[in-house]
Amino acid sequence: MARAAEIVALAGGVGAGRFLQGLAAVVPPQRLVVIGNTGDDLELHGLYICPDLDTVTYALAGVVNPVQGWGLKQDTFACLAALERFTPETWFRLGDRDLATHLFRSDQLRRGARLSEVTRRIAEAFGVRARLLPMSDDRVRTRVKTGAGLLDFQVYFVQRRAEDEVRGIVLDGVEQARPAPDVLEAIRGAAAVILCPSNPLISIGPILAVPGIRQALRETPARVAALSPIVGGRALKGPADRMLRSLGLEASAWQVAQLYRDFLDVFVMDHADEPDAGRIEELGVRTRSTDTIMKGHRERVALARATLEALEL
Ligand code: FO1
Repeated sequence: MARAAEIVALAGGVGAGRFLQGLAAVVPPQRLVVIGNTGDDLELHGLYICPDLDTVTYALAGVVNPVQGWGLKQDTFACLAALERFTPETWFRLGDRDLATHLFRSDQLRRGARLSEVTRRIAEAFGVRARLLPMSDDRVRTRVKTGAGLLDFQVYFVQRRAEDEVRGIVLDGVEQARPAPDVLEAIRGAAAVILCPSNPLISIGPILAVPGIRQALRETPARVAALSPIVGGRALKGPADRMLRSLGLEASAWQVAQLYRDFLDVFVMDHADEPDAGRIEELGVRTRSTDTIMKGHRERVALARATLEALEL
């Protein structure tokens, strides 16, 4: 029997993880391919950490901390507390069990494995049946231009609590980065592509900037949908609204659709943003409004269903 074509999702961290939990409940997970952002990756304590890939892995495995949306549930922080004896660099909260993931990944990478290969092994070890691909095996570093200088993404986001005004975003290494194996093929051969409700600038933006990915989205015969992470002018999570404004853009659903207009077919937004529908349709993008606030499992599943309906799947 022919294999059903895949649903390909482009994902950042927490918002994507929550939406993908809903999607994996309505689509057989083996039909799901998730392409994850690696611009947020960091090296700390000799470890290579991939926060967005891990967030998606833990969410799909059902082991993510449900309150914060990242890290493992019921994790403890004994190692981090012990590290405080040696270094003040303990602002990035690495849990004891989460550390095992970073130890394994870092060791494999040091032995020459590719990030895509290690990501597959980690997801499999957590029993995730969806395929998770990093956007690239090459290192791309998101940096944020602020009044305090050019900051590594996690320094801006976690250590400095996203409080600096953002003057620009730099994606170091992206021009030389190649899409990870199967990324372009998955987009070109997909039944549909979904951009998760993630920050368009620092979560989806780095994925789209990897040479070839945006072009594959323009050229794929599959319909492409995006979910708005902005509701009524405010970010569902994180600093997306402030970031958009400080870069001279609108913090609105329309703005998100505008950033994706060259490849987008369907935009899924909150009922609260219905007044924006006309402006979005003028971009040549169909709109579908629904409840996009994902309080719990029921809302996540309903949002996934509404997205698939909007894609006519
Ligand atoms: N986010 C925080 O706000 N504070 C943390 O201390 C933190 C630690 C952390 C550890 C592992 C991991 O996989 C993710 C972690 N995150 C933390 C989340 C992460 O910084 C962001 O949510 C993403 O990079 C943005 O998508």
